[in-house]
Amino acid sequence: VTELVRRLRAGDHRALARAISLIEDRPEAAAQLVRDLYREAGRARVIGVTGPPGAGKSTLADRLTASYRAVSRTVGILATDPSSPFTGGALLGDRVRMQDHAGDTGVFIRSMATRGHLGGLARASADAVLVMDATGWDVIILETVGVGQDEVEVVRAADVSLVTLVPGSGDDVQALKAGIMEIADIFVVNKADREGADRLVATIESVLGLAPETADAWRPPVLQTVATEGTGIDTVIASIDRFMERPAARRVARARERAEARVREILDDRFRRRIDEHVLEPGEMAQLVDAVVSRDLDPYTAADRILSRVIEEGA
Ligand SMILES: Nc1nc2c(ncn2[C@@H]2O[C@H](COP(=O)(O)OP(=O)(O)O)[C@@H](O)[C@H]2O)c(=O)[nH]1
Ligand SMILES: [Mg+2]
Repeated sequence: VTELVRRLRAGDHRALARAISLIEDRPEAAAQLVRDLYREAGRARVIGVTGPPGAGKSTLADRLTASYRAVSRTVGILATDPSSPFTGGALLGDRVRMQDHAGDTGVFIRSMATRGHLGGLARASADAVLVMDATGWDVIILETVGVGQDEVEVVRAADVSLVTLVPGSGDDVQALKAGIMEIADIFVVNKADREGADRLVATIESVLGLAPETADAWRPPVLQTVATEGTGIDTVIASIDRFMERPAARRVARARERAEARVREILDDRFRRRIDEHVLEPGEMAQLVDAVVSRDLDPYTAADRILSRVIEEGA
């Protein structure tokens, strides 16, 4: 890990790719990296880009990258795709599309995937962000499909969250259902070259309500872009800047929320692993499951049985 950290600090892309693989596959190695690097992080700007498939998240990320590169900021893009039980991997499209930055050592692009671990994606992406932040990357873009709780959790690692929607797709209703409206710091109505962009903006604004922006309350702006043309990107960047400059009290509140969520998430994860490794006898879970399936046991009693042993044994 020490040698890896040295190479990470030198901006070595292969070391970073290796570190992220470790983070994905070996939570203990991830924990060691985070322990070693945590104090040095906190300088990067972490931008979450979420929204439905095909909304233009990758295209937007690509444009943002070009803008930040134009002012010499280094940029890492982490694209998290819900893992498919069939392919077990991330979609190929993201890597293919971002050829523009191939050969630019100031850009690092990586698709991340989970192997069916609940909460694994959020944990892995937060750890990857931390490692990139601590080793000198200026801007980190987290692209994630806004389809479920796991993806919403991913966005927690971001300083600012962009929610990308497109006109004429019924996204507005979908987004409301999926709860991604709540995580938006900035709305981006992409594909504004299509019909219905103004209507979608109006819908989002009406959902947001008419509350005026006050000194300490941020009202998410609803911006329009045509990512393929680069239209509206400057406004997005200006909004991100403005969001980052909001009052310190708001920023601290967000940081506290994030920190608590992280600690709790790690606690949940460790607790579960401890039970698996130190409390459950081999085959015991399968037996409990059989009993629950055959209705000899209800699931609460099954869980309490395990829990009571944790308490007794002080495991
Ligand atoms: N007409 C139009 N097409 C766009 C725009 N932005 C992206 N696209 C196209 O929409 C498709 C999906 O874009 P992509 O960035 O892969 O979406 P993602 O799945 O959200 O990452 C691609 O074919 C893009 O070229 C836009 O502003 N206008
Ligand atoms: Mg994409």
